[in-house]
Amino acid sequence: MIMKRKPNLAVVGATGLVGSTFLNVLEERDFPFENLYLMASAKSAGKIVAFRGKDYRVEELTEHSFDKPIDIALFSAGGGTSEKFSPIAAANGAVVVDNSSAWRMDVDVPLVVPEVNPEAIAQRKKGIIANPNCSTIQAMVALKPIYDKYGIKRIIYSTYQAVSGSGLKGIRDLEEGLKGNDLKAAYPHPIAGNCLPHIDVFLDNGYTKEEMKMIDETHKILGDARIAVTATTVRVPVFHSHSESINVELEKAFDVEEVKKLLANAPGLVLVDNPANDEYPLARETAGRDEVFIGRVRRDFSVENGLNLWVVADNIRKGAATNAVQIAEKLLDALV
Ligand code: L14
Repeated sequence: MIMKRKPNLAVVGATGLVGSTFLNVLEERDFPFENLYLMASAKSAGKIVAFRGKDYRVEELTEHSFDKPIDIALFSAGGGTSEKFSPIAAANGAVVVDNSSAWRMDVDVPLVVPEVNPEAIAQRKKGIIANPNCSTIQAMVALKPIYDKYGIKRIIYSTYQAVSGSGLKGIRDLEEGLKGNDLKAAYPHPIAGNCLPHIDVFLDNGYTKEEMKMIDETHKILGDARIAVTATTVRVPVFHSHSESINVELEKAFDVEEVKKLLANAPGLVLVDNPANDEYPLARETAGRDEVFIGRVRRDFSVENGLNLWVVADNIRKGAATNAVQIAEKLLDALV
């Protein structure tokens, strides 16, 4: 497709872990732009960030930040900031791609994984597109080809989530904890040596908000609320990449080898499944990669048409920054 001109870009929350990864991914993918504006809270304003051989001064995010012409604004500045500033950016003509959970379940906001439901991008009635939760994104890349071919009745998610999901604070908590110094800055308990069945806040139904995000976002992205979904999300002492055990009940009968072939050819997915050689997706090996990795593909004998999967991806790359930049790439074609 022919791009008519280069966009003016804004990165909001540019100094955070996801924000700085936005910049790395934009640079690696040679994302075209005319002007680039880096924005952050007053605390980080004034910092100098180098990008493609040029120094950029981080400006403070205010109501007037979007007075200048901006086509695409990549937000990763938390839910509260997004609630306030995304509508301002959109009213001034920008398309917002937001990484927070603020807009994901809004019926007028598409929730997009480009390999799964790119067609939803066009339905951006508010000028805002939401980037799904990191754990949901990698699950969707793995489950979409299976859903399309066999149908899905029920999903059981069990996650093993990296501390990078909590940003630089989480990384520091684990680094210090491994040295015997439990900061408990990011979590209510020490993360070193523990698995914490607690991500985001607890809700009245006994689930955590992270668990409910996986359930609700799965329904929205696949466009099928009839799928029975449950989740247990766990923080583990791993720096980068979320791992997930995904147990699914399919509608139709399947052949395991056929499923493996389907997964090996699916967009954005890499099959690593060679138990004889101790080969399966691992957090440390997938850190820094943009694809979703899948292995341990095997029949669940305990139910009819049951399937077990192990899915691993870098939660800051495909789980956040890469997915958002892929959405922005799709927007380029629509620029006038
Ligand atoms: O909903 O691993 O975008 O702490 C991203 C980070 C949820 C929690 C979101 C993590 C958050 C997640």
